[in-house]
Formats: sequence, C-alpha cells, structure tokens
Amino acid sequence: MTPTITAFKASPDRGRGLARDMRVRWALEEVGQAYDVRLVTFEEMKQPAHLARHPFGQIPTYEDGDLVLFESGAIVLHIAQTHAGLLPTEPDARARAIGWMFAALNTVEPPLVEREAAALLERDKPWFEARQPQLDAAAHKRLGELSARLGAADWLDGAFSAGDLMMAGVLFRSKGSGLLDAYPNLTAYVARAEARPAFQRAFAAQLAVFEASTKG
Ligand code: GTB
Repeated sequence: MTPTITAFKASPDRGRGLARDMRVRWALEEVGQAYDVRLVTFEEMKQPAHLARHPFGQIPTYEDGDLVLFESGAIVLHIAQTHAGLLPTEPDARARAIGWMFAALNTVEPPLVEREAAALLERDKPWFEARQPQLDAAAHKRLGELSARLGAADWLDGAFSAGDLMMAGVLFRSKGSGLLDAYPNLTAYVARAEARPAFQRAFAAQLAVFEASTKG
C-alpha cells in the first residue's frame, strides 16, 4: 500500500524545506518508498478530520492502511524499521543509530528551535536582547559537543543512517542562521546530507508544492 503523508498546502518557509514533512519525505526517498501527500491549510489542520490524525493539529502525519502516525521522529523510525537502508542490521549499531535520532530531536533540536523562535517572535519584547547570550550559549554548547563527536567522520556512527537523517535534518534548519559557521565539519556534514539524491528528490517535491500554491 502507498502511504500518505500530510504537508502544508502553502508552507510558511516558502519551499525552503524547513517544515518537518521534509524529513519524512527524505526517509521515504532514501528507502525507495513511493508516497502520496495530503496537503492541508492551517485551518484544515485544526479541523476534526486532521485532529483525528494528529492530536496537536500539526503536520506531518503518516497513514498506511490502518496505521496512523504523527511526530516526525516516530514516522521516520517506523519507515526505517519497516524498510531496508536506514538502520544497520547489527543490533548494537541499530540501537546506536536510533539513539542518534533521539539525540537530534531531544538534545540538539530544542536549543536551536528556541533560539529561532525567539528571533521570530520576541524581537519586540523588552527581554529579547538580554536573553540572546543565553540562547546563543545553549545552541553553541550542543553544536560544539556534536562537532567534537563527529570529528572528521562523514557520518555519526559508520554508514549513513536514520540517525544522520534526523541530525542533518535538524541542522539543515539552522543553516541560514549563521550558527553553523563556527563548525566547518558540521557545515560539511549538512552539505553531504543535502547532496544525497534522496534529499534532493524530497526537497524538489516539497518545493513543487510551494510553487504550485503561488500559482493561485
Ligand atoms: N514534534 C513534531 C514533529 O516532529 O512532528 C512537531 C511538528 C511541527 O512542529 N509541525 C509544524 C506545524 O504543523 C510544522 S513543521 N505547525 C503548525 C501548527 O502548529 O499549527 C515546523 C515549522 C514550521 C514552519 C517553518 N518555517 O516556516 O520555516 C519551519 C518549521
């Protein structure tokens, strides 16, 4: 059966691949699984039909037969567990790759998103300037630690895995912020991930949706 994912009908990122359906598309492309996309507006995301798929009224979701999933991490893990190519078969290496997925979502993404959200939503607040150093420090702490662990390796733990997909997906979102400039190995890591044909296909697919949305 062909799974169906949900994505923004008109993404606020204007097709830059920053919304979280990008990770799911990329994972599906990596494993060679075709998929359909149900496009939703912000209004539709809060309606009962979508809330039945996603209790928090967000994208992405994933439907395959009777299975309905939300949370990009859970969806990518499901794809990786049900197809070959994104997780090592050796049990310990597989557990470590899944660990990197959690690290991306639970340890690295939060300080990056918090900093980005402050820049987007709190610029006019009296505390914005005073809060910046703390937000910068929290982001750089994690990026520095990640950079030290990656070192000169291509990927985080051997061959490219779902752990790299999630980590590079998280870092990709910070590319435009200048945060990664201090870490040439992380910049190169994201570039390696972006160069993967599966990433390119996923990026092109989400961009096509945005371009179609602007043609009225
Ligand atoms: N933890 C969830 C997951 O990983 O799936 C988070 C899902 C989530 O944040 N979804 C966002 C959403 O549906 C879209 S991706 N937001 C609508 C809402 O909550 O009402 C986050 C996102 C949105 C926009 C940009 N952008 O414009 O740059 C980047 C990222």
